[in-house]
Amino acid sequence: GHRSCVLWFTGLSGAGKSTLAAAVERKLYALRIRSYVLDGDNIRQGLNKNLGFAPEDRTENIRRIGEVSKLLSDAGLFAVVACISPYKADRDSVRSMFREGEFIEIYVKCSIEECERRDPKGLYQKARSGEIPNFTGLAAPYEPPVNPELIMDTETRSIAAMADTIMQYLEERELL
Ligand code: GGZ
Repeated sequence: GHRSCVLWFTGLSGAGKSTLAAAVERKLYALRIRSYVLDGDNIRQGLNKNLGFAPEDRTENIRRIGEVSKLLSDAGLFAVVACISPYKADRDSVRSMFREGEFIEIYVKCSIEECERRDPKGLYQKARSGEIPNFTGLAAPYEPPVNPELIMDTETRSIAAMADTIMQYLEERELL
């Protein structure tokens, strides 16, 4: 058996949160560990349909995703969260819902310049042209984690190598 926990990926749009979360999900699956990915992008089409990107909406988005993560982990699943979660206070209040060691904050680190260069969905371009207001990193803040459990620098490392590091971290803490 394993202890269920939350893997909370935070970082800018385009940093690689969803890609890395999916890679970790596949590795957990290979070990027969059930997980569920909560992605800002898809949760906002359902559960959080009524929320936008004003600061108070982002706070509520994170609060709800935190509550769902708690339900999932109580049910014995790994919750794998990939949302920008730009505010430190919001991430910290989710952390406080979990036991020590069961909330694993993973800073998916990538410079704004590189995110904008990647621009996989053309959102930075739209933000620059004024089509998307309050875009994180441009017109809205991102507060980097101060003491995250892990920092994954997606500018210098491969997704496969970072997924291995995360699995090794879980293994060392007897979470697998
Ligand atoms: C940031 C935005 C915005 C604004 C739309 N700012 O790269 P994506 O497209 O797929 O992921 C982003 C997603 C962010 O949703 P989150 O729930 O992760 O955000 S937060 O944690 O801040 O509540 C991006 C898209 O939605 N998107 N407008 N203004 N990202």
